[in-house]
Amino acid sequence: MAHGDDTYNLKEVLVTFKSCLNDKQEILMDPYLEGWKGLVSFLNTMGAIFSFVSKDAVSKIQIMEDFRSSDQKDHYETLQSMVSYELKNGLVDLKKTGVYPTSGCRTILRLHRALHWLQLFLESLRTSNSESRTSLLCIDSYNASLANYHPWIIRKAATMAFYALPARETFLENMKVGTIEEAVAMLGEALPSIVQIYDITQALYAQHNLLDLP
Ligand code: 1Q0
Repeated sequence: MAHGDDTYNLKEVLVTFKSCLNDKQEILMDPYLEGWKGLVSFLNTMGAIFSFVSKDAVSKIQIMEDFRSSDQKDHYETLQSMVSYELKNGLVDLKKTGVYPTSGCRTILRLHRALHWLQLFLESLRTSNSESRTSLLCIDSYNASLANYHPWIIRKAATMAFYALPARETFLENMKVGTIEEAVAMLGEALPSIVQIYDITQALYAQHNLLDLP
């Protein structure tokens, strides 16, 4: 998959998310991070106005890649093994930020919340019509998800950036997966795995009371 700043293949990105689950329904860290890297490459084609978003995503992906190349890498093979390793060894700040401000658990939680936004946005993009405004679809999905975790200043910056999004047809064309109809069909194919990854992670975090990590 291409990771350059302005090269991407969105179809491959979404297929990567499909390959995240192993046969035990665990989420594999490497394809999960690959999926995010592909999305960031796509985001980078949308202009500098989104660079504050991609910088944050890149730094979170980097934190996780560092774990994956550390001596502890095997513990970070799946989201499930990461949660059990970090909790067992007291490597997570549970109540307030302290010794472990960049634990795997809190870092993945931020990406997980963003995945919910992605799910809502792609679903609304898929089911909207040519009259719909991408910026409004994006704002609605953001307000229904990620915005709840962001302070006012980030919500403001994000909302302003969303107004710079191109019209729906241009946006779908920019995905470079063929005609508009083909792009919409691809979203329909990709969404179930994104939903599944989101649901499994949500259940895992809920089970361990990790949904509010500082
Ligand atoms: C299409 C437009 C995409 C716009 C991206 C929407 C997300 C907006 C989020 C803005 C927040 C970024 C600034 C930093 C926030 C952090 O404070 C926050 C919390 O972290 P921390 O360490 O401070 O506690 N970070 C986050 O909430 C993580 C945000 C990650 C956002 C990752 C977005 C990746 C890009 C996605 C492009 C998707 C393109 C969709 C089209 C695909 C079509 C198949």
